[in-house]
Amino acid sequence: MPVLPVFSPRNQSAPPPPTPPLRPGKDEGDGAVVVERQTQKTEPPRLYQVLLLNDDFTPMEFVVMVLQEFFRHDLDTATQIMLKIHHEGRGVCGVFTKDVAATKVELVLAASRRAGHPLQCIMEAA
Ligand code: TYC
Repeated sequence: MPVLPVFSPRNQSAPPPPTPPLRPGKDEGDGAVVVERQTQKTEPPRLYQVLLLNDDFTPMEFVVMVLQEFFRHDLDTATQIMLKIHHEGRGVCGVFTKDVAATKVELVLAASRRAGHPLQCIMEAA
């Protein structure tokens, strides 16, 4: 006969957060050892810029569409970024964590190739 779990308000609550690891402390001289709690130091994730590069063939309208659809810029901002790329050779579409930036690059490249355009999209550490 299977034993069913007992539900009570006590065992439905979330488990307590894990305590930081204990770091061995110094011997105080009297043989007593003080054990200190060590706070975890986590670095914030590195950020990456996603950039579009200029070329002579991709239509301006397609670049504006990419900036709107993949980077959620409004028409005005997308047009300004596209013109900056057109005049200066490259421009930032957005800044993201590594995985998100890499996914944006892949999606933009896939959409560009599907549409038959040579548009280049790259990521760089911010
Ligand atoms: N230079 C392109 C043209 O004149 C437009 C363009 C802008 C292409 C930005 C790529 O990332 C780009 N049609």
